Amino acid sequence: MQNKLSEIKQKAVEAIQASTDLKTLDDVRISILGKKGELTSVLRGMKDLSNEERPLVGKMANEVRSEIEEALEQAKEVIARKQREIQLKKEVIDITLPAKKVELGHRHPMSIVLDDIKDIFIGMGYSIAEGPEIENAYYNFDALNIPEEHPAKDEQDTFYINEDMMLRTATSPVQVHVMENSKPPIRIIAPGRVFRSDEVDATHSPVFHQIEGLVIDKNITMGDLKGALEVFIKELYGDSVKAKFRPHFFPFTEPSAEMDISCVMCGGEGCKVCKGTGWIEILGCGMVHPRVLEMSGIDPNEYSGFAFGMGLERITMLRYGIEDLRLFYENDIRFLKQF
Ligand code: 2NL
Repeated sequence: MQNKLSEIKQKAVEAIQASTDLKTLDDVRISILGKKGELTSVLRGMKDLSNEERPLVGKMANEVRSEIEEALEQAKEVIARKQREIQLKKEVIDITLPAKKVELGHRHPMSIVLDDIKDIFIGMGYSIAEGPEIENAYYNFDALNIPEEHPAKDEQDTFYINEDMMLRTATSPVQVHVMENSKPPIRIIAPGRVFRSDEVDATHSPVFHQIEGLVIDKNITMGDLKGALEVFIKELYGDSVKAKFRPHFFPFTEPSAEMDISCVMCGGEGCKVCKGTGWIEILGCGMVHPRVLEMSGIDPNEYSGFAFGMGLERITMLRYGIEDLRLFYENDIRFLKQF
């Protein structure tokens, strides 16, 4: 019996030391200490021993068991430590490797120019106004004194949603809402997306962007209009830019004008951009028509005002020398990166 116990111990220790993973180690434990394990069956046979032999063998069996248990415990720790080392080696990070390059996005050139324009007008005391992209005929046309037979009302030029509703063709309706809902003094610009049924080419798109402005107060004159727009254009394109006004016609302003600036590409010498004239048309403007004021509830005998409108695509093209407006809508990162 004693020999049998030494043999079991010997075998167990060898098997434990040979185990390289926790599963094998546990199988070893079960084969010796489990219900049907070798040591367990030896202990079961103890009842057949004589009274003298039993305590000796019992003592030895207990010693063997605790030695095996200790060996198991130690082996478990060794295996766990080894596995941790392997895991750590696998997870090692080489901090000397070059990092992945993070590609930053770029601001859209129109977004840059719009922010510049907003800043200029905010600096002159204007607020930013916004409004819906869908309007009815009253806000888009009638309140602006656009007559029934005006070609802009034609389905050929305007995206109608039904008989009365349409995608706004300008941001003027935003200003009509402001006139209806507030009392002068009014000083706002209304930037936004506008829609006209145009074919796409280098200078046209059915969806484009406009910035309109409106100032209404007592005693506002054409001199105020000229002053504000000249300051605006010099802040946007630089002090050396000259401005001139040509008479024009809009149904919503009287008198009306278009403002030209000295060519920002050639400085007025004459080039492709200004078609050799040295001047570029930049915006339309005028004194708000008394009927327009009256329709929106502002007394034209007490107040007067000026208004203007410009295309953001065109202003941005001139600022950066971009020749085709389709580039604005393609969002090619190679284009956007340049601004
Ligand atoms: C252009 C010309 C213009 C206006 C827009 C306006 C708005 C109200 C009343 C009177 Cl609520 N006028 N807007 C006035 C003159 C010209 O735009 O060529 N835009 C691209």
